[in-house]
Amino acid sequence: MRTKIWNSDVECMDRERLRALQGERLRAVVKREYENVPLYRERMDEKGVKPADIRTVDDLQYLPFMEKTDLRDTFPYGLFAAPKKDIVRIQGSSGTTGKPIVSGYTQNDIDAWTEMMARTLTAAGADENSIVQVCYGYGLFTGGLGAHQGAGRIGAMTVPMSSGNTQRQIMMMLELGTTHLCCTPSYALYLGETLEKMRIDRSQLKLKAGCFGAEPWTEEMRGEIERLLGLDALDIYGLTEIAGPGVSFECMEKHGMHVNEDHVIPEIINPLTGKALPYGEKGELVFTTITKEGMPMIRYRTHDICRLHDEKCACGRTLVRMERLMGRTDDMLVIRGVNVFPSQIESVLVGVQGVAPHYLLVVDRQNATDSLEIQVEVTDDMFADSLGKLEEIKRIIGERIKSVAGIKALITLVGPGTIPRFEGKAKRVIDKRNL
Ligand code: DLL
Repeated sequence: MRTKIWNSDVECMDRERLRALQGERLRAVVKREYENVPLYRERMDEKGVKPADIRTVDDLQYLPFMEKTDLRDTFPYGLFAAPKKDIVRIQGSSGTTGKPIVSGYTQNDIDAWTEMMARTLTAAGADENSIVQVCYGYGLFTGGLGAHQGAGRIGAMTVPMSSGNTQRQIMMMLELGTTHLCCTPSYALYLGETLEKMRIDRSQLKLKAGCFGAEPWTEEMRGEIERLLGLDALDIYGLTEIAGPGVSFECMEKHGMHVNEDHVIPEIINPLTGKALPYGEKGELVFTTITKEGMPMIRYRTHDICRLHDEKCACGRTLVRMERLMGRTDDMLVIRGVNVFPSQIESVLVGVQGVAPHYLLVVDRQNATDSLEIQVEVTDDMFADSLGKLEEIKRIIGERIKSVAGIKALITLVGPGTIPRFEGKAKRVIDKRNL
């Protein structure tokens, strides 16, 4: 199904023109950063780069990177490039060390982010006739407010549910006739399962599409969510440091997420050498914000792994597409020397009949040897079935994990509903090794 395009002037812009626009904006943001952020000025000086050296997008490679640790080290205001009086909002996300990561937005920054989310929801077929139920958390997390602002911008009826209270979410969906859902993919799955449990036929719902993101998911999970909820499940990506949800979004072609390139420039680099890689190659995603005033980010290393593609999409948009995320350079597990990504394991599990897509990976080390246990739920039907069948499932999973991830794992089948469910981002790995 073809849907409308919110801002076709930009979303379908000729790539040469887009590149010129990016160059112009890049020059301005580098100057702003150099003049206002001491940490970045020092870093540019160390590299011997001056703002005047940066003329086109090709010159990005000469600029130093920024990292999450920079946000932590300068917390809370050290990276602000605008006076505090011009900052109208703070958003944040949980840092790994307890201190949150925060970003400051001027009104122009909020407007730009809202525009990105308006494009995202429009690509999902939403408009002023739509009813958008937002079940991302509201608060410092960008999910709730980001989706809320975008839905307001396109004139949809917004239902600001925030996360949690699943039965009430479903009741509202039914009573209001919600057409679009915004939540994490794991929560979408949980909503779908709860519907089944409540014996509500999905034909009673008016759902058309959902924008699901904030955590990794798989094509198989997309299929399952679409089956359970009867909607088009679209991927949406973003991060607090860059804006929030809507940095990139999928269209109905379901063929990767279009990056809002008039606001951010994406690059893929080799995470070990830092060298930029051409489109089509897999590596670490790096973003430069080119319109942000409050806290611009230049060559920010996301640690997310993916590929970029610049072929024109069948939807008409010329914006570069990001493939579904393949994992993170930092949550990659190294087990007995083998690099294992939770997403690889998930793609195996969802392909096995009789198994539900709820799992937990438990990594441990005993006598200097790593072990991986995969706890996975079986479906209700399978749970009631014979022991022999369960053994067979264990064998199948074990073999497939070995061939896909190259590692032997202990498979533990657990009963339906045993693995914890999450309203926000799911936590699927317990690493007991204290590495
Ligand atoms: O998760 C923003 C967001 C909200 C995106 C709602 C989409 C929907 P943070 O909390 O700062 O921001 O986390 C950012 O989450 O670097 C990725 O590792 C991960 N992530 C976000 N979207 C996806 C996705 C929000 N579609 C971090 N697929 C990012 C896989 C995702 N991972």
